[in-house]
Amino acid sequence: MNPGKTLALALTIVAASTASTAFAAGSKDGHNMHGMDSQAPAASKHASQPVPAEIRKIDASAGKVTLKHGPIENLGMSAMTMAFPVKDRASLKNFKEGDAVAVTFDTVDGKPTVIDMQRK
Ligand SMILES: [Cu+2]
Repeated sequence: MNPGKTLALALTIVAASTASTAFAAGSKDGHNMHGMDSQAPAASKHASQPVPAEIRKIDASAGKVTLKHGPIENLGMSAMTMAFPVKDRASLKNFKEGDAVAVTFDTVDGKPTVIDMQRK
């Protein structure tokens, strides 16, 4: 065996373990910073925009409205016609079938829900 090569190998192992110790200490701080960074996008993602829609059916007693709606970005839903529960069901008396409206949606009790509706 070549003694010089063995020594070089031993030095490499020492250098590698020293480097990995330094990396472990450094990455601990780096992880904490990453945790702070990751909260900002999650908060801004929640912003809800009014969505254009047309009222197809109103069921005031059930507190539901059937809407032909455009894409709902904050719910990740594409354009379609479907029934939604309405948070302020008393407001349904102000609307009639065929009305063009701007609707704000949010998830309430795990369900897509109309939280605000304005006639256009
Ligand atoms: Cu839908």
